[in-house]
Amino acid sequence: MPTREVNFDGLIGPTHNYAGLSPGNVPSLANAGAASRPRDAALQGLAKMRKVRDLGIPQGVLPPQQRPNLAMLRSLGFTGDDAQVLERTAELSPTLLAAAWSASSMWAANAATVSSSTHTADGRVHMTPANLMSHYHRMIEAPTTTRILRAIFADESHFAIHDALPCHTLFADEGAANHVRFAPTHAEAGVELFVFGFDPPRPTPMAPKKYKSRQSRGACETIVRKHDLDRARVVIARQHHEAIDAGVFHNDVISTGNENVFLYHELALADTAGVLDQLRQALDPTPLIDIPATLRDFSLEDAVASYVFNSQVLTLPDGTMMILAPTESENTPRVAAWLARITADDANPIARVEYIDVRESMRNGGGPACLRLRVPLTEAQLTAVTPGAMLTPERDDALQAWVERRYPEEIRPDDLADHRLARQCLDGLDELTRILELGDIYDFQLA
Ligand code: SUG
Repeated sequence: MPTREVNFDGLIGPTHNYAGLSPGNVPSLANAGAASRPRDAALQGLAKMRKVRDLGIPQGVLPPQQRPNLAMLRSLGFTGDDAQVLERTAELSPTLLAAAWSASSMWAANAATVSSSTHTADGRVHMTPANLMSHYHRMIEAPTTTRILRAIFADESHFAIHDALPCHTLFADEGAANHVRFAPTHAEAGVELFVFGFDPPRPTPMAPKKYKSRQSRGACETIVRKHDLDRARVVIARQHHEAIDAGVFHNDVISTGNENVFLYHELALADTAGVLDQLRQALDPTPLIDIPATLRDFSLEDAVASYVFNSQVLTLPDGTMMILAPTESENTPRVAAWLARITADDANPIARVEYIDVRESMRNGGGPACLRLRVPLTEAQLTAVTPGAMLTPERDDALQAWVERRYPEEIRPDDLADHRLARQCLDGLDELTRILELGDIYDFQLA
């Protein structure tokens, strides 16, 4: 069996809520304070995983993190029993309270950067968990993400799971959301595109004016060194400042690729022509099939509202490709028309588009592609993955029943001070580790 790309989706946790924690992420701020629907959110995420699995593509699951993170609040000086810690934090710092409850680890594209074994000097799959230092609620994910990845990809003869990069702006890293792998097929070597927004300590030419960029050039270069990638198989490119100012806080909101296909908006990158040249050279003799959206096709605002570039482009078992796009793309007429033109064009391998509802995640700025970490695996590597992380029909049923039984239907901002709700969520996670058979992964289990 050839190497395949396996998607590991972040299971949406029971504390999913809208706290407005991410400036620069338009939906996160627009929906701040709205009531969230955690049960619906998790069922939407599971339905997406099931859909991909039913297409004949193996599907993995990453468990949510321990939230609310009471240990984090205690480490910041909030004392007393759980009820008191939550009450005091609610009084003194609603922002820290929201960070402690955020289910943001669902966006697995930010969990790590993954290099396929076809590109690394030692022939292992290398992963660097993202430090996510741009936002506090995300930065606190890194230690548990590292532990979870080491539990799932435990076989060191196949996998190297590095430590996250140091938490300093020189190394600001948001993971695979700013990384695209191109290759003739998933089984072959190709080229890795790393995209950054700023290059500290140097001033960024044409820096964004409205929003901060999240990924540093230094992070990209350090990962290239640590994964020991062949430099001829690496392209490092800068995001376009206008894209960042339009709400493109990660590159996967404005471009995506699969095998030798590259879909991008003309304002995704600062130097599109230069990047295309480098990708073509690295892939030669395989042609790069580049599919641009120009401003005549649709604006940056339409790209951000529709999240069309946050679609999953999937290689199906018959070798054709399909696009799994968010329903918001279907509802944005110019974007839907662009997608229809792509599927009608025989010059590319994309045979069809299907739309999927992940609305609860979308309202926090996370589309279908944000919810998954792409891991190219040979058959032997896939066999070495800890089995509990793979979505079998039985595990899918068990997870659905667990969500129905354990998840709150709704969370409003005031609920974050409720210690009974906190207990309900943590007890649910305890049960989850038994369904996933990953051993003890949460702090409260390890204590
Ligand atoms: O980091 N939203 C996430 C969305 C991440 C999307 N991921 C990718 N594009 N790959 C973020 O901005 C919002 C949380 C809140 O506001 O409650 C949030 O963290």
